[in-house]
Amino acid sequence: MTTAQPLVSHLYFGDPRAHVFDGKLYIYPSHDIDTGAPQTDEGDHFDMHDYHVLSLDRVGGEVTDHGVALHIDGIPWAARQLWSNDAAYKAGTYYLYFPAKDKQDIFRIGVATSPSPSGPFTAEPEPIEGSFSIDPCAFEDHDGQFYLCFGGLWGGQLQRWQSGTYNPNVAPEPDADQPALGPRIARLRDDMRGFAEPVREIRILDQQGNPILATDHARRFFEAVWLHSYNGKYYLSYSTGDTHLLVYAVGDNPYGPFTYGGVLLTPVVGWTTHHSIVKFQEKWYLFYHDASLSGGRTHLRSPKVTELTYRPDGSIVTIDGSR
Ligand code: FUB
Repeated sequence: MTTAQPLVSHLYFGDPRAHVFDGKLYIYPSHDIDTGAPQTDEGDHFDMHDYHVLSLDRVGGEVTDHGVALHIDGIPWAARQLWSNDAAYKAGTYYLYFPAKDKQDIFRIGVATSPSPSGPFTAEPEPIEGSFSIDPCAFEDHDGQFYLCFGGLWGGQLQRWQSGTYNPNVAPEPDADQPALGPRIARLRDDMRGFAEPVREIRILDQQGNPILATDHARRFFEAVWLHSYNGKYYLSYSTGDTHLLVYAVGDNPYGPFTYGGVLLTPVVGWTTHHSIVKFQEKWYLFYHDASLSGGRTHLRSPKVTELTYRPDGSIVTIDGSR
């Protein structure tokens, strides 16, 4: 079942990344607006300028919009397109990780800090060294180490980094018989403002142990990576892009490899699908978005939440995104 009602309707917010801080649920979404930018395969129509933070005391309760937490004018290196962000807490400071295109039109990932989970956040003057592409997910492991996963194909530019440097003249995806591109991961430094190690590619395998191929559009990674742990296992979930699914894969550590497990959410209204999974007040929830409130305008999305169920074997019950 899904909770069909948007969590808020006064503004549009996509890409809801939820965390529990201080016993409350905080949502870090993209703030969707219509600037008139043309709809392109590069995603120019996702032309966002700021971030807001939402919070709620209980699922089904009132949602507070804390207003602008970070604006593009306060990010010295960023030129346009504040896409999906995420947050982490460590030792009295909240960290907001966000992608934006720099002045060369290349996506980088920046970090901003605040003493409060709702901001306002102050951006570091430069993006994270060695960062690229989109959709950061900040994951805290049981041992207190933090990791940043990220990456997205097509307009998210991940395919342009296969050689290690930015190359705009590559095909959107590898050839048919090649493994699909995986999301990236790096452990964060103790100061949370940079990578502690070289960025690695996460491998996603099928149930026979073979890499998921680039042509396998119903299962290959596209964007919106999220990492969480459940019952001693690590769950990597992501959007399959042009097949509009959220799927998941299971592994034994944050770096993978991960084995494909199944569909998490069937297609929603709108092209993109994106999410986070969080345990709150003893229940597991899927936060996701759709474009139903805007009548299907794909860049104007609304956040939603529904309960998520694990089977005894650790697999996840598929949620119907059309309801
Ligand atoms: O919000 C812009 C982009 O749309 C995100 O970064 C993608 O994951 C997709 O949801």
